[in-house]
Amino acid sequence: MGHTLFIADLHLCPEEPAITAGFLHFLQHDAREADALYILGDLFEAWIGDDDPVPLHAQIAAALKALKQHGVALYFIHGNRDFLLGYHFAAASGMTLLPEEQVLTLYGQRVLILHGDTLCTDDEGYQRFRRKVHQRWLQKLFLALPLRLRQRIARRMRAGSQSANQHKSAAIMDVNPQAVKETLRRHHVLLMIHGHTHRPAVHSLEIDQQPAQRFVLGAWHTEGSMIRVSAQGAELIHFPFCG
Ligand code: LP5
Ligand code: MN
Repeated sequence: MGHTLFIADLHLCPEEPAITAGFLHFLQHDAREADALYILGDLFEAWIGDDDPVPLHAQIAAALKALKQHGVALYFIHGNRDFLLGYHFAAASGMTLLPEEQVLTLYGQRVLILHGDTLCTDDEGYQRFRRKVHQRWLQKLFLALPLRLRQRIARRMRAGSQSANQHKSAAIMDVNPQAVKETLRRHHVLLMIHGHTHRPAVHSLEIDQQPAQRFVLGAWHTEGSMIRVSAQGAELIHFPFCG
């Protein structure tokens, strides 16, 4: 019987080689057994354009492409760190870019997938920031800047984000329960999978007297996190890097 895998929040960067090694191992082993792999955002720590010549990016593209050529379908939803990942990288890695919310029918079950940042509606500062940087004209302008300047701006944004987050409560940075319900209702779905909050869990809730579930992926800090969906249902799994 087939199954489909979901991952998010790897935050790959040259400074964290253990996570990259864990991911490459995952792509060569577990991921090969799946019908499809969905990456639900924040695959990279920060993405400033497909033309960024970091060797890590080419290495990851090649590993993803090899998985695709092995017969595993590959999909990507943007996160808040890599929302600028574009068609060049998608083509190089064999990934199909999906919109920010997508409903899938997997083994007879309907599943809504998304990064998860849009559910954090109590974080007004972030939602304002998000609306700004999701303007198409601003993104085009940014991508036209010299690489060094883009790097500087991204560093400033990361520093701004880190200092802003120190003053935010844990509750503000989690999803808003009403936003979760409204999103499920809008798509007529009872199962949701997302990442972003780095709070891996399986939550049960009710939508119009019907039982619903929200699966949250964990970030890849010291171990891997994935969700496996098959005809038997969904399962949140943690696994060590390599081995
Ligand atoms: O990412 P993380 O975990 O720190 O926190 C997120 C939210 N922050 C962000 C910002 C990103 O980290 C920045 C990534 C930049 C990479 C790409 C650059 C491309 C630029 C394109 C321009 C068109 O997403 C954080 C949430 C948290 O998740 C939990 O949900 O709270 O939100 C914020 O911190 C937003 C703050 O409230 C306000 C952001 C201040 C940014 C300062 C900008 C200064 C820029 C100056 C440049 C001229
Ligand atoms: Mn995120």
